[in-house]
Amino acid sequence: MTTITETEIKEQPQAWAKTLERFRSDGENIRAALEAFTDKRLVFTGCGTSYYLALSAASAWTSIVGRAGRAVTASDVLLHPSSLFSRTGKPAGIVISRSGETTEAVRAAEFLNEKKGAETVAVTCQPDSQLAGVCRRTLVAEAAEESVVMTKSFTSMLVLLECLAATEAGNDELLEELATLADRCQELIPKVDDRAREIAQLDALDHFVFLGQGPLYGLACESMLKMKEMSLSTSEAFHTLEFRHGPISTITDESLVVLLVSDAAREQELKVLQDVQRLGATTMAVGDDLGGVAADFHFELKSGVRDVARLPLYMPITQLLAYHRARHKGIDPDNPKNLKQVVVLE
Ligand code: F1P
Repeated sequence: MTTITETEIKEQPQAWAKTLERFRSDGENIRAALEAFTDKRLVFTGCGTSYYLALSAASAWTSIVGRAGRAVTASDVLLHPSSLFSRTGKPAGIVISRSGETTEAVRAAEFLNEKKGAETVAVTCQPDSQLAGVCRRTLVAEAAEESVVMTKSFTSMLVLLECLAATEAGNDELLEELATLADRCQELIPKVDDRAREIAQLDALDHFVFLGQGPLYGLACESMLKMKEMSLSTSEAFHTLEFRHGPISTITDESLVVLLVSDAAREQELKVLQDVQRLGATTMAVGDDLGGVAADFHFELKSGVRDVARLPLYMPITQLLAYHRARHKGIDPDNPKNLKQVVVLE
């Protein structure tokens, strides 16, 4: 039986291609959104999966544009603004929300508009949502979903935000690389699906750790959340080298440690994988050029693009791992426990 979630994971190539097409035809809106960011401190914000997207998008923006972007939770914008915003200067806000109806995200946009006099841009899959109504401008990812859990919406909004950063940087080469991702994903998913299922069916595993540095940290967090939301498994996420500073004490032979490997820091990242392997963990490496990497399982992305451009390609692998773990445990991934598609507060 195919579930909605599995279908939406496997629709990512089409969603990325449609999102790119829409981005290319949205020139005037994109230019106006970027103009609004000029000389502003750029804040990326959202909730849940959309906050983890903000983490990776802010990091990618900073490395692509060369101007600092920062990720904060929508709840902190509302509840602890003085700990986030300097008293001088105006921020600009990118408010991320698949539904555009999450109360904290909508109120954070209102707060930024009214209290901080900020320019706000909504990034959403719902152009007619409340958030789109509150924000000055709206950028849309063609990835509306039925499932409670976010999969193609997460990666499609990431593709959109990377295109925005590449446009701001005037980096046409990077835009071309981003345009190749949909085809890469089309080739990747059939290649990794069965192996992700095999690993997910290992009964000896009972503790899932996702590691990522820099822009990969947000992806590690989102992978952790997918494993929780879909399969109700014990899962955690850390900056790769931070794992040695304490959490490594939880490693047992029931642990699967998934490393999202970057080019920029691979040497140091792989040493952490060796450390946990010595402690009995099962290890899995995801990245480009993994030849010679000492891991129990390798997932080659064969992306053919630079580090920051390949970020969306890591996700189908960890999404499928979580999905197959849920199926193996007899849990319906379409209806996660205690969770609705939109969190609406009084
Ligand atoms: C944010 C979110 C999702 C989570 C669940 C509840 O939604 O936290 O990340 O999976 O669906 O809502 P949104 O603001 O991006 O629509």
